[in-house]
Amino acid sequence: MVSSLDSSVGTERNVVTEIPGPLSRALQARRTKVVSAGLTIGFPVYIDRAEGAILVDVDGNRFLDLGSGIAVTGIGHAVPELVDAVSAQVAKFTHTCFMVTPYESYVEVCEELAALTPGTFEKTSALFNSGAEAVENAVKIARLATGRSAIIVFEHAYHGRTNLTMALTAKNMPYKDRFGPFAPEVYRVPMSYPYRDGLSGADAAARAIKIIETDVGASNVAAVLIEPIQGEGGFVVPAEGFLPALSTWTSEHGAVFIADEIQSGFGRTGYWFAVEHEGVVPDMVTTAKGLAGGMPLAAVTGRADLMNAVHEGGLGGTYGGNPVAAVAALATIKTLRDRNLIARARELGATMLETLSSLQRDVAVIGDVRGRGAMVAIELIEPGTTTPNAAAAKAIVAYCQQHGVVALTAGTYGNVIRLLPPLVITDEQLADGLGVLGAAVRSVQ
Ligand code: PLZ
Repeated sequence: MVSSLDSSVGTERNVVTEIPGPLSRALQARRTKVVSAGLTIGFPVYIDRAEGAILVDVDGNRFLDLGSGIAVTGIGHAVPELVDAVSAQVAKFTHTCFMVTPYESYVEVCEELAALTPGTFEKTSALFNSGAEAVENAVKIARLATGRSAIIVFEHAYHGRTNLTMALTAKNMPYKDRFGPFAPEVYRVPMSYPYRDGLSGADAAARAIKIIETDVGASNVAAVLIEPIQGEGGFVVPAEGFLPALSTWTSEHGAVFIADEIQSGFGRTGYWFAVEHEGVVPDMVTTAKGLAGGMPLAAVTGRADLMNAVHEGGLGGTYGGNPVAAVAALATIKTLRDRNLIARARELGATMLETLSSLQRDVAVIGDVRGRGAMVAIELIEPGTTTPNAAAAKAIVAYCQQHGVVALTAGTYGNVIRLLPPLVITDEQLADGLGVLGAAVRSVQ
């Protein structure tokens, strides 16, 4: 057993040096020489270990993690179930390549995905390494299965950084600028963004569908690809009815409805998948991030008739469904179940929404508070307007960092602060983190 980790990590944030501390600064200097300048520097404290909702840096500072490494460590850091499963698997074998000689854990992950994703029809899956790779494969499969090429995506969407997924992603800076040319046959339509468009779900769907029908042609559409709650785009929760209307239109026109649940899935929003809030049953679902608790694993799961339309050898990759990542996914799923963490996501969400809504009433800089389950955000605006206030978001996150709290920004306009706490965060830790966030917001008033 290797799960008896040094419990000195503790449960409270504690800043003991200036931030970043001297050892982090030294590492940052080394980094600058050898790591490409193309990678963002979100918060240059170098992490040494982590447990539950606490990150400890090389200088001994303890940070409360409200980002889960962008919605990945939903079950928390260094969870014994995952540590044990991964350690045991590493000792048995780390790789064979599933396409060369298979192993049981890959099959078991696909069995779980078939059972957990919405829909009672027969489903199969293919496993990959990253979210972008999963989305890219979902598009490949949808095109092959329908014999059509057009892919419909939405304003504010984020689907990855590879060439095809850059084309699917909306925002130019920093994701796309000067990286083109981009893949063709990708069409972008307006999203439902209740805070900014004021439309009902039905009206927003009608607006999108009208553009699809006039600009693309229904019979050319291979797939409608959508994040049920947009992640990088700013935790945009579409108005009720938007997703069901699009899903209905898509099936009526013989296209594939793909839910990109890479950020919103795996228990984060209080259901296994965010589409379940409105009873939508996608034809295909992409997962990654929270699926394997930090080990790189992604999946496309979908209707067997679509997934199995692909010729043998048409899907694959050296590492996809790696055995260490596969057992990590099985341990993650078991932990979510055993610790009742999906119900916990709803509790966390209720607390966050209530606390942040009451903060909103006190300050003029918060335009909107929104989210589902433990996927909650505040949108910052210039007081008295709806003009995005990215400077406020930046200042608030910087204040949080200085006070030992890791929070992330998001949004097309960079003016959203998103909260994605590990689902194992305690009530005390969450209250503490929200207290720091509240002080940060008041400090920019
Ligand atoms: N689809 C909905 O949220 C990844 C991006 C971080 P990968 N989001 C975090 C960054 O700046 O690169 C994401 C997502 C949705 C696809 C992806 C892509 O997943 O595992 O990062 O490739």
